[in-house]
Amino acid sequence: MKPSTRFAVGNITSGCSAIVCDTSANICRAIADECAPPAELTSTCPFLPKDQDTCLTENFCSEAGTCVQCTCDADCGSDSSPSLKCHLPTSTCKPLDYCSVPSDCHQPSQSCDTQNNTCAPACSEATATADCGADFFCHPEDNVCRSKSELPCSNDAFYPNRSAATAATLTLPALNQTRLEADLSVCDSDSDWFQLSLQAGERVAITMSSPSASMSATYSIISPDGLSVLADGVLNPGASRLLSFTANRTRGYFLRVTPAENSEGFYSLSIALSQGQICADPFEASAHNDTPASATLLFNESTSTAPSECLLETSPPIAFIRCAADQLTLCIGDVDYYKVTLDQPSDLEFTIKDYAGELNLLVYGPFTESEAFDSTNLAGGQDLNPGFVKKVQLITPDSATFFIKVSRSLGSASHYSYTLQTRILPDTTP
Ligand SMILES: [Ca+2]
Ligand SMILES: [Ca+2]
Ligand SMILES: [Ca+2]
Repeated sequence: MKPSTRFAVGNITSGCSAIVCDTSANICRAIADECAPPAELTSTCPFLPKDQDTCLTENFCSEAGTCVQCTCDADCGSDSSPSLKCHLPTSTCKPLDYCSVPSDCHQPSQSCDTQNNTCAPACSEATATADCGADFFCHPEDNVCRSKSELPCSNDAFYPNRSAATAATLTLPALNQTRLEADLSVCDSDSDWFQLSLQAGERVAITMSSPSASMSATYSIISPDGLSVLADGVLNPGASRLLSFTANRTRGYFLRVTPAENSEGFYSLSIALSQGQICADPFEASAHNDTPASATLLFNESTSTAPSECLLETSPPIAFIRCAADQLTLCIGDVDYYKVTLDQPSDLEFTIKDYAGELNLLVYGPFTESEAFDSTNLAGGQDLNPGFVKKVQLITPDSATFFIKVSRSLGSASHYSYTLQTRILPDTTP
């Protein structure tokens, strides 16, 4: 469609061609022959009379002889608060924030988002983060903020932090503060690894967000061995869950961000640090029993010893040890190892109960006194069946040492009670 005439200040006839002043563009235009302009105007804005002549419905013939929808805003509705304006380059009625070029908008505070044909607050590439926030970038041509999900995936400033060994340091906020780590990305199925140092009792709450609606990932706090997941959060288009973790020990931890299969893109992490509750574990006050080497000696048959916090009853051939739930605690990120040494063929029964959630009980052995611990030497365990009593029964034909491990990978801290019963088997030697 040809440009419209907003209103004519006078027709000039020169030879065979007639021209008219287009005051919206301050240029003279030839009168077109699309339709016959009104012989005389009674009003220029709104344009009256609106002769339809050969024009389509809702269009009228302008002074320039072209079919138009409007020549000024008043042609687009007579409401006191109009929702439409006349877009002069096309002489059509459009929403008030419609634009096709920056000059359609209130400059310099606004510019035109040409993808959406909408006026939007203007931004500058130099101050993009302040102008647009973490999930948007300043489009270099439109000078408006657009979602980073439009950009191809590219590595962030921490790259290549793809493993525990190359983990980047994650800066934590001060206590009771929140900090945003923006402009992060995972591309090509990489995971991002970060290292964070927490004081005992500090609680970190991390929320992952992405400008890409389809982005899906799991983010987890990993123990210093780089293996055990202590807490995790999920970013998912359907259901997201934040990560919350309270450190029970002052030490370094890992944060790993793992995108779901085929998922990649930009993301940011909002990190809040607060004072959590230290998990009281009096049984480990003097020494941690987090590894086989530091296992608590639960029972030594030859010396008839058990921890002072536990009850030991011996009535040969039976020995019974019970550690009450107010003594034993499995804190978040905690693993409790116990050691039992027998010097005669016996049957044994290990039981844990009185706990909340789900605990795992695994028994390793038998080992000889001098033998090194081997996690593949599994004697029995109950780590798969949900239930509130976990029991493992064994018979050992000779003197032996067993390691018992109580653990959990997820959930909150829990007390638990422990019983061990051993019975020396009757001597069947002829
Ligand atoms: Ca990355
Ligand atoms: Ca413990
Ligand atoms: Ca422990």
